[in-house]
Amino acid sequence: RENRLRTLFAQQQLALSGWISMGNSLLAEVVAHSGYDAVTVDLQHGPFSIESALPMLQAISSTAAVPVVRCSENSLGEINKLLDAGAYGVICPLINTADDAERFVRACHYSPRGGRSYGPARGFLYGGADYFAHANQTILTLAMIETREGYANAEAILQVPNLDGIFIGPSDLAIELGLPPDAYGDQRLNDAIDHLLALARKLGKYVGIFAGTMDMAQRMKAIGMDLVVPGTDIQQIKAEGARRISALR
Ligand code: 3PY
Ligand code: MG
Repeated sequence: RENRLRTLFAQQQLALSGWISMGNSLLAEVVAHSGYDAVTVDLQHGPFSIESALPMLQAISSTAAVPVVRCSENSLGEINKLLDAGAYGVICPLINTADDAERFVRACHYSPRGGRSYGPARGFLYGGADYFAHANQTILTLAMIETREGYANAEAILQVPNLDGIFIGPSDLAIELGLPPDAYGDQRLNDAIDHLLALARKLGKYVGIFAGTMDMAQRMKAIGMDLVVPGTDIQQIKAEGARRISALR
């Protein structure tokens, strides 16, 4: 089956992804039913492993939302298992160099593009009987830029063949700029984000970003990001709970 994120990106329409960091399949199902274009299962900061990611991917794929994962690290073994489990997009944290990005892209693609090993147990169930024929063109690869090194090497990273784009991690990037992780409005962070967006546009690649506040999410939409994540499951539950409590106090 097609990857709807690619369709939205090609049409220059904003795509929104939910973000699951609590390892629960019902939660993933609920979030996937709320109207997002994609739902991302976060194995980097979510306190769970691949066995828990599988039922979350199953739950997401009961809806039209594209199942995406953030892998815990740039690991062929983990990325292959997640793709075999039916992930249609991979966001890889802490990409610092073009070499890192090449290794990531190779883990996501079958030969001759890459070195993904064959065994798409659930890939077939989600993608269809023609999964193998289309997997390389369908699976979306986004390299996270969130360190000073990655930022400095962003142009080379963006030029890695078959990498679809970048995903900006504003909290880690803020820390690397000497700012607090929630310094979302800071000019230096905004300048860095603008620079990355301009580079990606110049090189014809996609850009996504995490946005922990609605103000940040609105700004990221306004500057033309392809993909915005408007907060994690935990952030949304806390914020909405606080909003309801203060309205009733
Ligand atoms: C960051 O902001 O560093 C992230 O990784 C967001 O997901
Ligand atoms: Mg990060």
